[in-house]
Amino acid sequence: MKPRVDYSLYLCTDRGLMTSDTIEEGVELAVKGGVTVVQLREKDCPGKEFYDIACSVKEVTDAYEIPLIINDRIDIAMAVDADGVHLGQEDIPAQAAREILGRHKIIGVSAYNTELALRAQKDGADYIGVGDVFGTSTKAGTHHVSVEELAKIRKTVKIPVVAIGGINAGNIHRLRGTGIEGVAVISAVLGARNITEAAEELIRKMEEAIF
Ligand code: TZP
Ligand code: MG
Repeated sequence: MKPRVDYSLYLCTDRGLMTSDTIEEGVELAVKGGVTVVQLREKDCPGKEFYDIACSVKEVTDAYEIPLIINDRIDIAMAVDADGVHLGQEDIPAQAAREILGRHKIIGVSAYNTELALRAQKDGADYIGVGDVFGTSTKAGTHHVSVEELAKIRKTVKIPVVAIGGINAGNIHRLRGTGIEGVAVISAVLGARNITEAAEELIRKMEEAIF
């Protein structure tokens, strides 16, 4: 069965900037702080290593009953029986991914304007990741999306929308009124000295400011 996902605090991983020793430790600390869904996002990671990491992270997400989504790699998602995949505009199209994964898996698609968001919805995406909204140094070559455009995308599509890109406890309030279902973060949580406290603070700010 496709799980019902709480998108409110969506953690993406990045070994390059985490303060924990391992990805699974970082994920566990973040989940303890209130992260509601995890995306394993490891770029330039050979298949075997990606698979091994995915197995370790899945043990954590299963233990805390949090959905696990795999970035880019449908094969790894299937191999570890993850809950779904996240696809960018340069990745295999959502429609093709759906053929492979079936209707019980989650498919997320990145979109940076309403046209792409609508197409993703039509192609069977379950949610859309929109950004970057505040400028990020974590990923190169992102398309900036204004808060106004984010709100427009949220109004245009029926599926959940998650904002991403440079979001932290100091700017999250600027997303107030957009109607989004959640925020996705990397550095604001995994790059923090205390990962659990960073996630807790984001949840607090989100409850005050957005949801
Ligand atoms: N897609 C758009 S911005 C981004 C991704 C994967 C990186 C977000 O990282 P951070 O550290 O939360 O800015
Ligand atoms: Mg991708």
